[in-house]
Parts: sequence; structure tokens; C-alpha cells
Amino acid sequence: PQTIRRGDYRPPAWMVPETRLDFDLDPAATRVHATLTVTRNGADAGPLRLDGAGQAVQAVRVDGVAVDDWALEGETLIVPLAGDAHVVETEVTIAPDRNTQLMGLYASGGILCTQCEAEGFRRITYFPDRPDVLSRYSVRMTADRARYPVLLSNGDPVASGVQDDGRHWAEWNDPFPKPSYLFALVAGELAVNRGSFTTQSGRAVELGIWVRATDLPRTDHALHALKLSMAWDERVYGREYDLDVFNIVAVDDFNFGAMENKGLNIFNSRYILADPDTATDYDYDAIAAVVAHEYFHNWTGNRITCRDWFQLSLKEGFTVYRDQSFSADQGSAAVKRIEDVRGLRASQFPEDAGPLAHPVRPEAYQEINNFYTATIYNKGAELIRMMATILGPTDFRAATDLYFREFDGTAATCEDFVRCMERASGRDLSRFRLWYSQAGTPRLSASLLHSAGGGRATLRLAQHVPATPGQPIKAPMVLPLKLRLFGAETGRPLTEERLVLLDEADETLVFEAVTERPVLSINRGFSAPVVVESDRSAADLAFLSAQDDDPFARYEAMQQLMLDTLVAATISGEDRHQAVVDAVANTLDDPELDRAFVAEAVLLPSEAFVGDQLAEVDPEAIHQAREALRRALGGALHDRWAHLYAANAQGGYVYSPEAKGKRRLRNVALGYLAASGAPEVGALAWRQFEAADNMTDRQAALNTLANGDFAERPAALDAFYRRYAGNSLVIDKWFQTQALSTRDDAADAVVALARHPDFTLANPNRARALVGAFGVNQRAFNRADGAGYRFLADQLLQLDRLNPQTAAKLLPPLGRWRRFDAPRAALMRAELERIVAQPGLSKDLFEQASKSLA
Ligand code: DPP
Ligand code: ZN
Repeated sequence: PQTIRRGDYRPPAWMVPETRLDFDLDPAATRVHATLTVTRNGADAGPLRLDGAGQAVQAVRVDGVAVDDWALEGETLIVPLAGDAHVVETEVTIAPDRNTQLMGLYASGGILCTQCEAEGFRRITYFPDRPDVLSRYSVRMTADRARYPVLLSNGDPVASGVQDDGRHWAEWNDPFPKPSYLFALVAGELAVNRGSFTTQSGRAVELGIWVRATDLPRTDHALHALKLSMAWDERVYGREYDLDVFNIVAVDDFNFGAMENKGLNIFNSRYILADPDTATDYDYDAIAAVVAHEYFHNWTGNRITCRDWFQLSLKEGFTVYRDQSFSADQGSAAVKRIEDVRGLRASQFPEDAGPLAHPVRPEAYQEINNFYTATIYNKGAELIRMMATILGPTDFRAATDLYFREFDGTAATCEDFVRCMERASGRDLSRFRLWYSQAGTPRLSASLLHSAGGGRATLRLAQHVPATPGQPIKAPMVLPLKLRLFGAETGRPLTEERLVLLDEADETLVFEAVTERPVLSINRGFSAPVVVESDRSAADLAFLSAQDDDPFARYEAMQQLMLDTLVAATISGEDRHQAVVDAVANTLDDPELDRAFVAEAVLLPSEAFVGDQLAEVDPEAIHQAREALRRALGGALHDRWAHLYAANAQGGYVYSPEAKGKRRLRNVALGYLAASGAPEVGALAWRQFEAADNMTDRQAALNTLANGDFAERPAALDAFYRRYAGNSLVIDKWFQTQALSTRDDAADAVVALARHPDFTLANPNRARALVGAFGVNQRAFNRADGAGYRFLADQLLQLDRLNPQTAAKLLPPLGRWRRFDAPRAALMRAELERIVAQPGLSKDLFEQASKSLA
């Protein structure tokens, strides 16, 4: 496959100021007539080149006259043009009902819909399918009136009518020039939940959430989240919505979570549909975050888009940062930060440490779909957060104002954004730019020395960025570190919180008048996305977990204490449980703490995260060590868990930060009670399972039963399945719970579930629920006989024939072979080699598998 390089960027030879699309919609054969007004850009004398994929050219006209001097170069349509401005028409036929890739125009449960980012538009019609060609679209759709009563596209509706042949039509017009990846169309039998929003300047916007009629009762939460997002973006960034309508459509088959098409967002139904009986608190939160994310893209992505796909983080990193800030404002900012950091460590840190590591602004790709990664999104968001920290709120807002003013209506670069940060603040971010070009998670070692007599404390900081593919040698980065010292004896803060910009490999900070032994609180709020290695003792970590005034640092100290304990137990079988038990007891006994925070703080790090700390992952030993610590915590604190379980029971279901916190803590307590081996737990969990008035509690009870050996286990799995038969989003949970099982038989169960009548690779959510979840079940996936590796490879090869993009997303667990013992590594490599050798493999899967072998 061809490699595309950032350095090869050239401006487009032709612009397309106007695009008119006429769709004659039919699931088997949709005719697309495109009329492009094209103008030569600059001095380039070349022909017009239009990207295409999979469709047959039926006719080409230039300025109204049929021509036959066009040619195909691969799938690119070459049209020679004499002048500098022409009207070029093409006609093609496509088959949405045979589109299993879910890119371009496809059918999902009888609804015709589109997904164009990144390069799906070329599967609909011939077009310069690149983000720096901005065009004004008008769209006409004609379709069977009974089957497709609702016809939607971008922008505002302008006209519609009925024909006498049973078909009807609608025209939509989008006044904002946009790249082709933001085009969207939906046709189907849909019901709408309508709302309205009046913008700060008084514009009335009609909102609509479109779903199947039976799903309508599950759309209120999404609609509410949309209104909150619109108000938040006005208040926090001064950004107002710009069209008369804003529509969201939910479909069941979707590769991404959602898509920010101008004025017509299309969503994976799992990020729209919610009611208490079917959606967990986690689902409710995720829906609000994704609705906000896609809405925020209207300014960060749509009004200002990306010049080329190497700049993807320009819109994604900033928009993730914006949705994270939005969610933080809806409830506990501390808990939101903890969740985001946990997510970063679960997905981005391993990516950055493995064979698929790439910079936030990549240099090269074979398949752009492979770069919708945790690095582009989540590390990208951390970069924006660091700049916001360095600038402070006033300058950061001035800088984003400048960015919106200056780049509105254009296709911009990451560099444009950083320059706005510099210009509005007067700061020099030259060194900071390394964050865009260097891959790898920096490691920071911190050691604090105190000379008791002189009252001087010396903090030595040293950073190191590990080598990543193609980048053997790294320069030191700019790390914004928030830190503070506390007195070990008095528990008092000895300093203010300081923001230090570390930009050397080695630096020493000196603190004077430190009258008692200091304890270091560092990287407070996770101000820099780095791994901190400090020489803090278990006692100091326990101290911070009880005393630190920064909630993130407090959580982090507990995590570090747990991690140190688990690593020691894994390596040498050492039992240091007591320190963790005491620290957890302390946290549980602190009445001042938010319930949601307590629930997060007392959870053990995942098996995968423990594995990431070790030179070689021993999945079985990690599992045993973690289970032993869970048992110890469950047993030693049994009465506290039982008390928390009872004390946090609630009356009727409410979705509020407080009610969520109680549910979370109560379910964490249930988990520890189960770990304690207390005999009453099976019955307790079963009672909760049956009596629950919400999915959070029901699924937590199911997880507890499904992970153990309880007599109630088979009945619970069966009852859950039967209660929710036909609700695919809930049946996904049923598959996922079993794929994530901690039981010894998890891998065999997963292999069997792949033959369940409800399992299908054609639906990405279902594929992710079983195959994707299994890939992150460290112990089951890495079973010593290689059954897990073989299963994943088999599934990926099948899925690749249907949907290469989703297949490639599920491959990374096989690329972790360097982290394991030689026998496992050999088994994993053999599966990667089997994948690479497969005839007809997609470039998506080829790129991921071949890079994982290298
Ligand atoms: N651009 C989408 C999103 O991140 C993904 N295709 O919202
Ligand atoms: Zn996005």
C-alpha cells in the first residue's frame, strides 16, 4: 500500500465553490447526479482529478456537454479542462444495501444513512475528497414515500413535494462551505423528539432527535444534553449555533460513536438511547459527553476544519478537551478528571508504548482510518489542557477567541492553533511543539531530599522520553507540573501550589524554610500526561491519600500505593496488604468525601495497568495478586462494606451526581463483599439483580454474579438475556459482561458465545462487545495455550471482509507481544503473520498487523 506523508501536502489544484447533488434513492441502486462548479486554484495547469471508490461512471458532462475524454487512473476520475472555471457533472449508481463497510451511503435497519469521515464521500460520488476543498452544498433527494417518509440532509430544508408515482422529494441547502467529509443524508421511517433553543443573539433553533418510533421514549436525555451543550459553548467559549435547525439521527450500525456532519449529526444509537431500565449511569454520562462532543465540533471541526488529515487532532484533541470540560462542569470535576486519566492510561499509554505509537500530529499513514486513535483524541486533549494550564484561563480564552476570529471558514493546521496561543499570551511555545511531533509517554523521576538542620528541601526532576517506532532519540519536553509540599508531622501544607515548567532533561528545585520533613505532592490534577516515578514511601503515599488537598493527587497516591503493592506481590509474592487496607479504611471513614470520589479511590488498578508497570507481563500472577488483595480488602473491611451497602441504598431512581455517587459506591461495596467470600453475597446480589429499578444496579449485580461461582449465576445470565431480548444495546452488555469475565473459563465461554445466534460481526457494537472486550481481558485473552490469540485472529479475518475499519481497530491486543514471555510472544506473532499473509487483506488491517510485527 501507498504511504501518504505530511511533508507532501500540496494545495488543491481545483476548488469546488458549489456542489449540487441529486439522489434518486433506492437501497439496491441509488443514482447520484453531481454538479460541481470548479475553479482552478493557482497556476496549476493540470486536469481535474476526482476521487472515487467502487462506483461505475455512467456519464460525464462539462459545461452541459457530454464528454468522453475522461480517464480513470485507478479509481481517480481525470477530466481534462481547458479553462479556469467549469461546471462538471457526473452520474453514478451505488448499492447502499451491499455496503457492509458502513462508509459512504449504506442501510442500517431499513434507514439509509451516510458516514463520510474520513474518505467515505468518494464512495458516494466523484469529488476531490480532501478536507481543504470547501464547498457550498445543495441536495435533492427523491425516494419512495412509504419506505422513506423522512428525508434529511445538511443545513436548512428549502422545499419538498410529492410525485404521483409513490415517491416524494426534499431539497436541503447548507449555506456554510464545508469539506466533503461533513456531508450527510438520511432517509427512513423515523420519529422525532423535538426541542428548541434560543441562542444568545436571539436566533431560534429547532432541534430534532430522530429515531425509530419505538425508541422515542429513550431520547429525552440526549435532547437535554444537547441544550446544555449549546448553552455551555456560548457561556464558556462565546460560540453560538449558526443554522435554523439542528438534527441528530440514531442508527444501530455505526463504526464510530457519532459524526458531526453540519447540522445533521449521525449517531451510533448507543450514544443517544437511554432510560433507567436499559442504560447505566456510565451510559448516561457517555451520551451527554458524545452529544456535547459532536455539537462542539460545529465550531471546532466544521466552521474551522483541518487542512489535511495529519491535522486531525486540531479538531479532535480540542473537541475532546471541550467535552471533558463540559462534563466536568455537570458534576464532580475531580471524579471526571480521574475517569479521564484512567481512560488515558488504559488506552493511550499502551498505544504510545507499543508498535503503533505515533505523534499527535503524525508524519505518515497508509490508511487514515487507523489514526482515529487515543493518541489523536485523548493525548491531543491533554496537549490543549497543558496549553490552557500554561496560559491560564484569561489568556487561553483570548487565544481561542483569536483562533475562531482568524480561522473561521478555513481549513487550518495544528500550527495555526499553537500560534494563536502564542500571539494571545505573548508566550513562546517553540519547545512545547515537541508534544505534536514526538511520540511516547515521558517518564519523570522525582526525588526529594531534605536537610533537616538547614530547612532546605531539594527536588530533583529528570525526564526521559522512550524511543518509539521511527523516533529512536528524543529531546526533553515541556512539562507543566503542579506541585506542593506537605509536612509529614503536622499534615500542614508547607508551600503554596506551584506550577513548574520543566523543559530540561534534569532540573533541581530548591525550597527554603522547610521546617519539617516534607512529602511531595506532584503532577497535581494530572497537569502533565506523564508517568511519574518517585521515591515516595508507602507511608508517604498513605499520608497523601488521606491529607492531600488536591483530589486527583489524593486518588493518585492511593493508586500508587496499590500499584506498588501489586507489583511487589506479582514479582516476589510479597504480602504488603496491610498498608492498603489501612489507607482504604481511612478513605471510607472520611465523612467529608464525595461518595463518587470514594468509590473511585478505593478501586484497585486494572490487571492491564499492573501489567504495564512490569518488564514482562505475567497475566496469571497479576490476576492472582490482584484477587488476593481484593480478598484482603473485602475480608478485613467486611463490616464497612456491608454498612456502605446498606447506607447507600436509595428510594426511587434519580439521575444526579449525588445519586450516581451513591450507586457507584454501593456497587463497589458489593464487589468487595463478593471478594470477601462472605456466604450471603450470592443471595444479596440476586436480590439486587431482581429488585433493581435501574440498569446501573442490575448490571452491577449481574457482573458480580457472572464473575463468581455463585449458584445464582446461570439464572442471572439467563434472566438478563430474556428480559432484554430484542434490545440490542442491552444484549451487547450481556455479551460484554461475559467477555470481561474474571473466571477461569472466560476464554472458552467467549469462543462459544461467538456461535450464539445473536452474535454477528456485521454490527460493530456487537463485534466490539464480544471480540473487542475480550481483547482487553488481559488474563483470558493471554491464556498460555494461545486460544485467545487464535480466536481474535479468526474473528478479525472474517470481519475484515465486511468492515475493514472496525476489524483494524480490534487488532492492537495482538501487537503487545513484546510485553510477554517468549512462548506467548511466538504465538501472537504467528497469528499476526497469518493475518498479514491473508490474500485480499484490507489496507486497514494490513497496516496495523504489519506495523505490529515490525
Ligand atoms: N469525527 C468523529 C468524532 O470524533 C469521528 N468520526 O466525533
Ligand atoms: Zn470528534
